[in-house]
Amino acid sequence: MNPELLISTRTRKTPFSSRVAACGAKAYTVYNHMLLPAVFLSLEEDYWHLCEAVQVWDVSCQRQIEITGKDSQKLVQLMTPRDLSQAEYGQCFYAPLCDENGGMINDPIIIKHSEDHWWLSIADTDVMLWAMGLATGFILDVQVSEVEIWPLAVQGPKAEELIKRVFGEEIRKIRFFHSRKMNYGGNDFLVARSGWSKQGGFEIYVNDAELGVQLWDELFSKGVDLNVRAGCPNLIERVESGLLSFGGDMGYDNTPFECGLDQYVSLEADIESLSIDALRTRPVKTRLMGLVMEKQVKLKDLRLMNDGKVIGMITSNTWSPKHSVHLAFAKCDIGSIADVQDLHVNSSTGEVPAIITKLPFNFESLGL
Ligand code: THG
Repeated sequence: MNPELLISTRTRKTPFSSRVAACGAKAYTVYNHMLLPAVFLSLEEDYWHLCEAVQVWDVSCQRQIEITGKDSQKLVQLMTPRDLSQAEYGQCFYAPLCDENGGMINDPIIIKHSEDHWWLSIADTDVMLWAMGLATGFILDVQVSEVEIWPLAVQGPKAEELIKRVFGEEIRKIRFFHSRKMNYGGNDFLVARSGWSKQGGFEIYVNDAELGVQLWDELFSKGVDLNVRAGCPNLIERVESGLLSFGGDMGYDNTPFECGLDQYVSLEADIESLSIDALRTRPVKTRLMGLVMEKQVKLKDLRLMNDGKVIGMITSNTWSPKHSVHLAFAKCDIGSIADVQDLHVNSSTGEVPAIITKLPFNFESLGL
């Protein structure tokens, strides 16, 4: 028997939960104490459909931590080592949040509405509590809360066409990681070109539950010929694309450098950030790397072996239908990755050789 997930008020539902169930969600996970669908048809069928058509995702669990008040920008900059001083209104920033030791707390998308109004669109840790603690400790003039916003992601090669049919031509002007307020049913929904896939698409920050459900239905009625379906973040697609999951591929013990998030840390900038001093000096102990195996692997354990020694741990893995290889991310000992002779993983049928490579995967240079 498959174990079941018991749903209670603690595993919060979303305005779209009844629609998601009606669309045939077969599995859920819990993210930020809220339901997140995980499979509709099957991992692989969902994957192909995402790569070929358009999907609507209930990603309400990407909760918005809202920071308002005079010291908002100061608090947000304290939390992240990414320089936000040049941020424009409506711009979105993928950014690590780090504590005073340089350890990661979360990896949200930060959205600047104005100097004194920010959202952190968070991954699965309780950022609000940390932000409130910092506000108290630093005696900042801010209000911190989790607001009633339920993001819907529209992802896939036909996402732009579908979003255009609902919101109009103007959406074409929205650049990657920028947003615009778009009228819907008399309300303003923030619409951003973003989302947790590399198939292209948008995220709509729904701020009215009833209108949100109306929008869900409209996306489905206007997308029939585009073969629109309900979907969700897909393991295969996100591993192929090198998108990391906090709590799985990285955690509180890791610095952004260990996760390959170097480009989102502004070490040279003159910013007041809690972690910046620690990040300038803390040694990098591990590094998240990509693994490629020639055949499909059913892992017996998560160890990455070289010459009989454990040199890393696998954090995510999947068969890649597009490239006909098995892919994995592995947290590797930094001293051991430069010079490997006999790298392999342990499958249920024995050792399987692996190739180690940088992330994101470059399939062309790998000859795949
Ligand atoms: N959308 C929103 N909120 C989120 C996520 C999201 N919160 C949780 C989680 N996802 C945060 N993690 C990521 C990880 C990667 C990206 C977005 C959110 C991403 N990265 C791009 C890349 O890697 O190419 C580009 C980043 C950049 O250039 O700034 O999109 O999906 N609302």
